[in-house]
Amino acid sequence: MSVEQALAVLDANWTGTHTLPATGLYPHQWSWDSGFIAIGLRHHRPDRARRELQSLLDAQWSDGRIPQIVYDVSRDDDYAPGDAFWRSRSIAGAGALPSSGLVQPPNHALAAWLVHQADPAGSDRAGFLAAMHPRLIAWHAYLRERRASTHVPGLAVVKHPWEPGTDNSPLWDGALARVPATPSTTIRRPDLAHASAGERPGGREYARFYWLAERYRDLGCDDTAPFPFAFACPMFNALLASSERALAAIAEHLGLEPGEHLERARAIEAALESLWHDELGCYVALDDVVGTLVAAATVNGLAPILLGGVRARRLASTALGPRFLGSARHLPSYDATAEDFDPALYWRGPSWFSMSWLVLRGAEAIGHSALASVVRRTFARAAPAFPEYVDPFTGAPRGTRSFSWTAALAIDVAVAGPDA
Ligand code: 2M8
Repeated sequence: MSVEQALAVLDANWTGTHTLPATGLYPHQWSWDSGFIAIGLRHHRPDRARRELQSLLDAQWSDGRIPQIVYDVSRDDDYAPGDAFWRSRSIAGAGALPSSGLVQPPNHALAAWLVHQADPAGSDRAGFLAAMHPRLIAWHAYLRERRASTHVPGLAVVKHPWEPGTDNSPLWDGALARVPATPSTTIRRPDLAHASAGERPGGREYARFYWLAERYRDLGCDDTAPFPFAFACPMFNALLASSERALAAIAEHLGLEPGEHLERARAIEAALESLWHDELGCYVALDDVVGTLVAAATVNGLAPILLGGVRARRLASTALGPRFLGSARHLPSYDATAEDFDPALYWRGPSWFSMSWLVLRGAEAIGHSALASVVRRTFARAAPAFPEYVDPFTGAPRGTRSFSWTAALAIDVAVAGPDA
């Protein structure tokens, strides 16, 4: 993997204020993409890493939410749903920039702390952490207060399959079956010009995605109203816990009290235990509308290894076992032994660099060199295409190419030591 090639991808996708996930398929700013991108940018472009996160937080809503997408209205025809769908300017409390009303996984405080650590002097000179801190506090408060799980206190819920970022994961299948496939919006699929239909969610899923998004938009994105889709996702909550730990480090750096953040991180970690599935050897998702667990092994359920907690060694064995790396060369997003596993279809089988990065970080945190070395091999194969995802068996590129978080995280793995 050549760092120069990866930097060239990030330079080409840079707009002047943020980095596009990919210039064709994803022509706007995406929330957790910016987090991962900043983590890679910090090593060679620390100014830009800070700018990446600041520009995202400029779109924060008054209730603290950081939106899933910040739209470039000049490219509204190139991706759907766009600004014309959300019309966020007409929603009370929406941020100053046109955006989606949904959210994405909270990797931002973790990213901010890692960005700071790569260039502490530059960060302090720019007042980076001092500016980020209150906004990150408000973001976590939004998730804690407005997105609290009904069934497991301490966990936050997602209200749309776009929110955990793993859109068509089998975790949501059962709940989506309860959602009407009758949106009133005419669905456009500009994404299919950039990735083949067999590698993107299908029409039936899109109809339900739209129906749910319309419902949320028409409620004014108000979280006090009952909503027909709500999940506690183990990956989303593991990132929240990890980001609470990062907020503790940020608070300490700013001379503030870190204790409440550490306490919150511990509370989320303890609450995650309700999602543990011993037979599968991983965490699963909780359908918070009906109060039941979805017994499917996905990379979302391995992600809490990131926290290096009591289950981390068991998660490492599962990751190396038959459902994942025991049968595939690159970490699959879904149980490779499942009947409906598909090595090409988006979040239903392919291997994603973001998830491999989370698992690698966990493997390194617990000193599991066997798992770490297998996952590191995936990053060595990222160049020169820097694909969005790969076939977990062959490593063949899938989805769009020159994908920013692939390039950014490949840099991070190439440059950063285990504790960076
Ligand atoms: C994918 O999600 C978008 C909707 O947000 C899409 O399917 O069009 C997911 O992979 C998500 O995790 C990612 O943030 C986004 C942009 O890369 O693309």
